[in-house]
Amino acid sequence: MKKILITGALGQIGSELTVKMREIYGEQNVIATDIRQSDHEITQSGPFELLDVTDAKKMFDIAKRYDVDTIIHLAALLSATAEAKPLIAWNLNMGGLVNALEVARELRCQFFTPSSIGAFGPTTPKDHTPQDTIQRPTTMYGVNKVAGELLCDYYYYKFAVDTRGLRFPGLISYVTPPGGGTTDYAVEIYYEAIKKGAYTSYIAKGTYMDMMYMPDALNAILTLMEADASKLKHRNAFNVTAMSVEPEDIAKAIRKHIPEFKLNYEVDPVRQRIAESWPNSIDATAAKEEWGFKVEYDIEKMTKDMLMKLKQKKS
Ligand code: AKB
Repeated sequence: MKKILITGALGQIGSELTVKMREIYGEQNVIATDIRQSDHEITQSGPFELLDVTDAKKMFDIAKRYDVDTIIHLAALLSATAEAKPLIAWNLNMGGLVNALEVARELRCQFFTPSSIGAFGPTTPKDHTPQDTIQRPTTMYGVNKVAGELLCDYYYYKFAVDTRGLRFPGLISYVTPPGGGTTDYAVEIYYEAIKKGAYTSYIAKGTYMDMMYMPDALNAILTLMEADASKLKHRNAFNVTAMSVEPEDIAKAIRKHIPEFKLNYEVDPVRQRIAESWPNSIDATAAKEEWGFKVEYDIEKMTKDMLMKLKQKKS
């Protein structure tokens, strides 16, 4: 049985991945860590440790004490926060990653960390962005993601660490809201549709970005981590996506369930500039061919489920 260490376990992906991995691999075999304490169920339902990922020694000590063989490194600042605090983002995103990779090297662990559509920039082909293409991002987050992809490749080639990764689009979920991202509007819109029947978008009409529903993102991580290594040509940073949407597409899908839903705009220039530097739609062919990536949710199915789950949460 695997013994897994998760960093950033209380974050948007971590809070759901920890629960899912504990179901599959056993509660005691998934060690959740985060920089903050909380009364979230994952701090009670299995091992939980406080960990600042810039503390290399503490990360190593925890991994060694629990004898882990897999590291899922999720702790990071998202794009908008990283743009507001670029040096903090560099130190946390790159410092945390290199610490986690070093632990993986020393303890011979399998390793996963997410990259992002943020690893692309304004000179990247905008539509059906290929797996291997120009990557000259203009954000600190993007710089971190490209450097992170390369660093994970390096640890594989140089030290034979079994590193794997996905370039995630905006992830949509009713469980834990994201914080500080550019794609967060696509989550907020559902919360506000239920609460107020209206949403004011900080992303302009007609701005397309890739999105994915969280259950598909979790399945993608689990499938990639179990995939036959000999079939992986792109070990790290596989393009994955479920849909390419702009705010009006989501509003249209919501109106099928809440006909009076209103979408207004008050564009935030910082996040709009970031969004415009990212692709409209990325091509996930390599992920499909190399390890069988597939999704279950399109915009209609996701919207129905999001609204139902958020209504249940409210009542
Ligand atoms: C963000 O908006 O920063 C993230 C991402 C696409 O990486 N959701």
